[in-house]
Amino acid sequence: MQSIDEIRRRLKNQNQEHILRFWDELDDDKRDKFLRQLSTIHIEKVNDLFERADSSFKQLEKTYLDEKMKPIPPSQFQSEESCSPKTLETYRNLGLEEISNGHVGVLLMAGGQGTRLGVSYPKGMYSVQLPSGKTLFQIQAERIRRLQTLAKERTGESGRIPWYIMTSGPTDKATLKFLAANKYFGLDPDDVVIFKQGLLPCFDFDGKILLDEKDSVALAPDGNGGIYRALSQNGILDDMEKRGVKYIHVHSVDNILVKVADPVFIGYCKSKEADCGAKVVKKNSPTEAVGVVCLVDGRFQVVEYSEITENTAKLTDNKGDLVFSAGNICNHFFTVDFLKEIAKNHEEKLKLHVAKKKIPYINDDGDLIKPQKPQGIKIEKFVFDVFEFTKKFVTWEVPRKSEFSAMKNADSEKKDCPATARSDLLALHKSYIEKAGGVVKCDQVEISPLLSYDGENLEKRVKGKVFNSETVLDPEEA
Ligand code: UD2
Repeated sequence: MQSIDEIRRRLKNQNQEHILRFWDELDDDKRDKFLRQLSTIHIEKVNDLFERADSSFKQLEKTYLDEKMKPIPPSQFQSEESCSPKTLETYRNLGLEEISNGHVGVLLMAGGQGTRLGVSYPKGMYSVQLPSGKTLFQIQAERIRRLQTLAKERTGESGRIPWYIMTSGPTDKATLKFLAANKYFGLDPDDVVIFKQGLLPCFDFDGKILLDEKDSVALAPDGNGGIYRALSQNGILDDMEKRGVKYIHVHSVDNILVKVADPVFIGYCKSKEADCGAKVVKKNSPTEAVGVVCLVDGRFQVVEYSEITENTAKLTDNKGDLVFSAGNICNHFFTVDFLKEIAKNHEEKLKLHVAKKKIPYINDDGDLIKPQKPQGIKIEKFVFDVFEFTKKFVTWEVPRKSEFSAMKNADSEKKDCPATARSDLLALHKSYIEKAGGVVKCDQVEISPLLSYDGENLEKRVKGKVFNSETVLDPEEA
């Protein structure tokens, strides 16, 4: 641990000495705790990060990317809806074989703080009040279990899919406790690997570090692009290698429809020999506020709606479809070799993004202020900012109704919220049942992921049946 004199000298050099302004009031225990925290903060690097983030933010505010953008070339794009059933089957079988070979892992990004949803616990623990009461974590774990079974049915070998879960300071303890208390929802605990991403100090708009207590710097997770540093610092890339994992499906925690380790997506990426892939959905309107996957100056990137003019967003091709329509859904494929390459050669150069937020802080009088409007800055890296480093990038467009319904907001917003997540999942399940020959007359019929991953295995349970009341279709009932 560094001495307070050494730390004070370095803070002074970096114009951040104000964070010690309550030092004289602190008792020995508090001083000790604060000193331990300060010793972990590399102040020169942190100031440098702020400078870089702030200057790229100011640059972005002034420039639009329209002139530099090109849509994804057809050779690197495929849409599930326009694929023949035979091709889909080929991809699916390839993915299941890779699962059986033990080559597939899942990386769930669960380090976000869920502030928009307004809960104080990790989003994965949220229950959208399905008939089963299942949480997002349980749904995702059970999809993994079902896939292991499907892989075994296909090849005779049951591959294990390791579930890597990235948490952060604010979500780690609760996640660990919740998963252990629920016995990892039936997964082998050896296959559940939980690791923490890094934290960065929060700043005011002038680059001054904020305190959240008199003896504590306000810290926040370094964005979902923190995975690359976290993967190498926590030995996760080594773990993947040890297990023989070659392909990783990375996704966000809040999409209730996410096809975890989707064999079709994995099979597609593998057959194209891609090192990096993105699942996308068609933007539902030119003004939908999602990033689009496209080329910028010849390199793949996600471009935010705010970075282009409305004219470019509205451009259509000769069939009347949007030119820039590949909406990013935080659902990616990476080879482990590519992740290693990023960790080794590119992580330090990843773009830095500025997020202006309401960050509680201690003012000069020592009072805790809870701001009503954004007054602070969090610096974040984004998971998709590695696209520019791929050698072979592909995109896989999927139907929104079967693959994407993200839970971002509280129900009061009426969109991307628990109520829409619940109704989208139940509508999908209804369509699976109807396809298998059943009739659903009540919109509260849920299918356990342990029974069916994406609509298979239902006929013998539902054909000719009418569902009039709330039902959960579990495998045990068979
Ligand atoms: C993400 C995508 C956006 C779009 C949207 C669709 C990024 C940067 N943006 O936006 O392009 O696809 O999802 O739903 O990917 N997380 C961490 N650590 C952090 C911050 C976030 O693990 O420090 C996780 C978070 O728990 C969640 C995922 O990353 O699972 C996405 O994070 P978000 O909800 O903050 O991103 P959002 O919705 O702004």
